[in-house]
Order: sequence, then C-alpha cells, then structure tokens
Amino acid sequence: MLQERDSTIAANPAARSDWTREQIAALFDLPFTELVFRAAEVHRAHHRAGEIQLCTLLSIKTGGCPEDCGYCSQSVKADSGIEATKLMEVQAVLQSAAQAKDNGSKRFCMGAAWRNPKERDMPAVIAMVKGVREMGLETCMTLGMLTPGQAKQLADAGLDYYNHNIDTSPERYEEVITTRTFADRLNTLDNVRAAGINVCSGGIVGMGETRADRVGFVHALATMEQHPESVPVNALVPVKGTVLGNMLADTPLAKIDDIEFVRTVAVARITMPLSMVRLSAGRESMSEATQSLCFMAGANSIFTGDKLLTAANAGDDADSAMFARLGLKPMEGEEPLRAMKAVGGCSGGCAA
Ligand code: SAM
Ligand code: DTB
Ligand code: SF4
Repeated sequence: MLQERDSTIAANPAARSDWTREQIAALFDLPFTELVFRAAEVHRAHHRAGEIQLCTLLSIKTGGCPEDCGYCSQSVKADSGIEATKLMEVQAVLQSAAQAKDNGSKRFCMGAAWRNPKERDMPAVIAMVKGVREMGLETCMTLGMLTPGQAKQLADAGLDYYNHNIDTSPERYEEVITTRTFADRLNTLDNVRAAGINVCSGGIVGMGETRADRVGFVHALATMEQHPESVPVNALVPVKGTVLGNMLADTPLAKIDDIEFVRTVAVARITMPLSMVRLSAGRESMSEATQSLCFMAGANSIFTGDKLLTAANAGDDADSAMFARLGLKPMEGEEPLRAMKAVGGCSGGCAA
C-alpha cells in the first residue's frame, strides 16, 4: 500500500517552487471556507488525512542564549525568569526519550538554547542522536546555526531531521532578531540539506506582523528549491519579559486571530502539498475548534506532552480526549517527501 502511494506521489509534480507573492496573497484572500476546502483537498491528495504525527520535544540545554530573538524566553536579553542550565547528561536524555516512546511518540526533538553548538558539545549531542535512534525513534535536533562540518557529523550520527526556522518574512526579520540574519538562517538550512538531513523549517504567526509578512513568510519556504520536509507553524506564546511579550501585552494583538492563523496553515498546506505541516507552539491556549480547523486545513503533526521547550503544551490527556472526539489517529506511516527519497522519486528539486 505504501509503495503504491509513494509512486503516486513520486510521479506528482505538485511540489512546485515557482510560487509568486501575488499567487500566495490571492490564496490568503480567498473566502475562508473556500480556502480551507481547497487546502483539505490538497491534504487528501497527498496524505492520510485522519492521521496526525506525534512528536515530543525536550529542552536539552535551557536558557542563557546569547541571541536576541524577540519572542524567546531563553534569550539572555529576556527577563523571563528562565534559569540557564548546562547541557543535559546523555543518559537523562535517553530516559526522557524512552518515556516519550512509551507515550506513543514517533519522533523525539531535542532543542538547545545556543547560537550554535561548540565543538566541545558535539560528542554528547552525537551520543544523544545515536542513543535515541537505537530506541527506534526518529530524531530531530534544533541547536542553532550549523557549519557544514557539524551538519555532516550529525548526519553521520544518523540524525533524521534538523529544525531551523526562518521565523517570519525576510522584511520583518530584522525587527524580531538582530544577532543573526535571515541569510544566516538560509545558510544553515543549506548546510543541513547538503549533509542529507531532512529539513524542518517554519516560523511564528501572531508576532504583530502584517498579512503581507505572512505572505512573505510562506513565500520564502514555498520557493525553496526543495520544500522543507516539515513546516512548523507556531502561534506566538507571548512570554512576559520578552520584547514581543511586553510589546503585545494588553493590546488587541496579544492574542492571535484564530481565523488568520488557520488561513496561514491552509496556505502552507496548498503551497507545500507534500510537506508535513506541524501545528506547533500555542496549542495550549487554542480551542479544540480552532485546532480542528487547522487539521481540516491540512495540519498533520503536533507536539505532544505537557511542555514544549519552556512553555506549557496541551498535554497528553487533553490530546487523547481531542483525538477521540475528532476521530483522529496517531500517524504510523512515512512522510511523503521522505518516502519519495527512499524510492528515488525525488532527485533534488522535487519541483515540477
Ligand atoms: N536555539 C535554536 C534556534 O533558535 O534555532 C533552537 C530553539 S528555538 C526555541 C526554536 C524555535 O521555536 C524558534 O525558531 C521559534 O520559531 C520557536 N519559538 C521560540 N519561542 C517561541 C514562542 N514564545 N512562541 C512561539 N514560538 C516560539
Ligand atoms: C518549532 O518550530 N517549535 C518548537 C520547535 N520548533 C523546537 C519550539 C516551540 C517553542 C515554544 C516556546 C518554548 O517552549 O519556550
Ligand atoms: Fe536562542 Fe533559539 Fe531562543 Fe533565539 S530562539 S534566543 S537562538 S534559544
């Protein structure tokens, strides 16, 4: 069955990279129900729409980050009360991964509050990848910027995915982060791709950006020569003491507009039909109705468990209840873009 699906996908020229901003803006402008309907059609053409991928996050090194990302509680510039920790011991990480596996998670994502990993950190990080993989879980890491050599080391250790977000549109980027550029981010993504690791890249909605910024954000991802295998769409978790948390507090922008959030998910689904679209941060304060609309609009992956990196998450009990109410099942199969590579259907661009 999977082979049949894979060859259908491999023959499918859907993952085009020539989207214009005007085309993406026109999708955002569609009547809401029409947009969600179209996204649901694209979703069904390429994915098993009743299945949601379950991933678990662990912060392996928390706080004290020298970067100034305006949304982040872990920046040294933020007055968020998050205490800086050292890199966790490998055994403790493996224990946590075993628990995630017991709870039904298929992927274990390890995040570190670093600008970039130091060479002295690499042996421990590599041991974590190898250990988690040996348990039969897929591995993902997000450690900040990587050199080509570090990407190769992680690939050799067997790392399945690397998460590095573009976060917002190229135009808005400098208003949110000044300590590294949009081009730096793309450079790391190139290094990850070149090393043969699957790419996970997305961003945040609800940072007070304009519709045009959301168009620019999706455009930057959808015009990549090869779309990211996973696209996390985070709703800003406004944290007191961060630049954005303080700026948006007590303004009408403090809470993301649900409909606009669902629109962004739908446009990501339509423009990157073969990618996994992950409903990431912000679910804890999102109604089940809004989450359902996101699943309808093509989101097919979530983070499970009580905690993201530092912020609260919806929690396993709430998610089990939601899955039962909605008739959703945890995903067992392979991601389309990854499956295409396995059957040799994508020789680089994956574009029409
Ligand atoms: N330090 C690494 C980096 O920045 O690449 C990895 C960890 S960082 C926390 C991963 C991503 O989480 C960020 O790029 C951002 O998109 C998302 N994120 C961080 N804080 C967030 C918040 N308060 N609300 C929503 N998303 C957030
Ligand atoms: C992503 O795009 N979202 C996750 C993951 N990649 C690493 C992180 C969300 C972090 C939310 C805020 C926190 O927990 O501090
Ligand atoms: Fe550091 Fe990552 Fe937070 Fe930016 S998002 S401050 S790089 S931990």
